[in-house]
Amino acid sequence: MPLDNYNIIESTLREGEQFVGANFTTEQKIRIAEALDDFGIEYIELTSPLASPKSFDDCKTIAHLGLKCKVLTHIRCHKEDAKHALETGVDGIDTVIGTSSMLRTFSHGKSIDQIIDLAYDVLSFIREQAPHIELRFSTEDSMRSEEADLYRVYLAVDRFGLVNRVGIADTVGVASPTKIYQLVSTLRRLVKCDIEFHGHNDSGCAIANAFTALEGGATHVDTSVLGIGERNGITPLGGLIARMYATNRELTRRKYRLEKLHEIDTLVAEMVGVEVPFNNYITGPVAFTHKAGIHAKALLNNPETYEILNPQDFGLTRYISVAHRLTGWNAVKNRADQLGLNLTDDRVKTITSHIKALADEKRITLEDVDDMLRRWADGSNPNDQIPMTKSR
Ligand code: HCA
Ligand code: CU
Repeated sequence: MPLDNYNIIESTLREGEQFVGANFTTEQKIRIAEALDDFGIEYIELTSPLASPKSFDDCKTIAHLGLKCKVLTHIRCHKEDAKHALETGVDGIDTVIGTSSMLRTFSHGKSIDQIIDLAYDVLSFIREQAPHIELRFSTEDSMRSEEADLYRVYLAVDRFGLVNRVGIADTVGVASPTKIYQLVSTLRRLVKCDIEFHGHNDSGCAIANAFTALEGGATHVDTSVLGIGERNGITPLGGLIARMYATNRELTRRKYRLEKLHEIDTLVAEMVGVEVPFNNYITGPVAFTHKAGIHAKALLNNPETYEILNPQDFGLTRYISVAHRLTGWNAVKNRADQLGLNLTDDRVKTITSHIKALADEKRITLEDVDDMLRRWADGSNPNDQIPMTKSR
């Protein structure tokens, strides 16, 4: 069952390097590779050694770091590329060639038959040179390729018996989850080898598509930290982790050191010059912030009422916002307790009404609420006066 036994191919150092803000130094690549390895990722994928002399050297360096995860590199389905990839000492090679009429016409100009012949040449060459290397063949722009062409190519490649897996790539982020499920589940019945999915996020389906690929029988899915990649990127690692945790909490906790995720997202965000998005999965600044009084009440009784992800599992803490008009007295009481203030429920209810009234007037802060609570607790504000606050 793939959902019980899936692999993440972390492509921050390949697809992620295609993000416009990414320009990793060797040291940065090593830090990312080590952080992902620590996290427990099964594979990392590195930029083609043909991209530049430095890319070749870095590939070699990372392949020899002695990481627990497997190190892959990514090449065009070309013998020359394969020769260079083999020289780097990686554990596996991901090959790719476009199969959509768009790419066949405007990129490499090959027919489906020629693609199949080329795949045989390149894959058998790699296998001869490195019998134990992990080998993948993928069709770029799979989701705009003719389905019949795709199946022909995948079946042929599977029958060569040379690859560990075939890859589906939603290169332009056009696919929907149902479409991915249909394709992967059909392919699952047709081929013996493993199946990988790589999906872009142009129309916002990258996580859902990776997930339905797994439901359909894919064994490997590609991610990058924060989803960075070409254009607006691919399935984000943290988003996929959130999805898998929501599906099987225990397995996800066993597989990965979840408390490392925040550090990884922050590290990569800093390196590529972006902020972690405010609403990012798990690590965004508001991911565990609760606001409405009705939520706060239930949450204080049992966090699972409004949380499918336990922040503690990710080394994070939840936050209940109290300084606004939607607040509730349970949340305010909880804040008073945090401040060590002794207030009766009736007093807290009155203070809550004041907070609401004040918040209707102006934007208030936690300090304003804390001030109010303290004044009421030490009796210095016995006449129900609303303290003066600075608006922001
Ligand atoms: C690329 C395209 C690719 C490849 C995916 C894959 C895509 O080389 O930039 O090898 O599975 O999205 O099609 O990233
Ligand atoms: Cu891609």
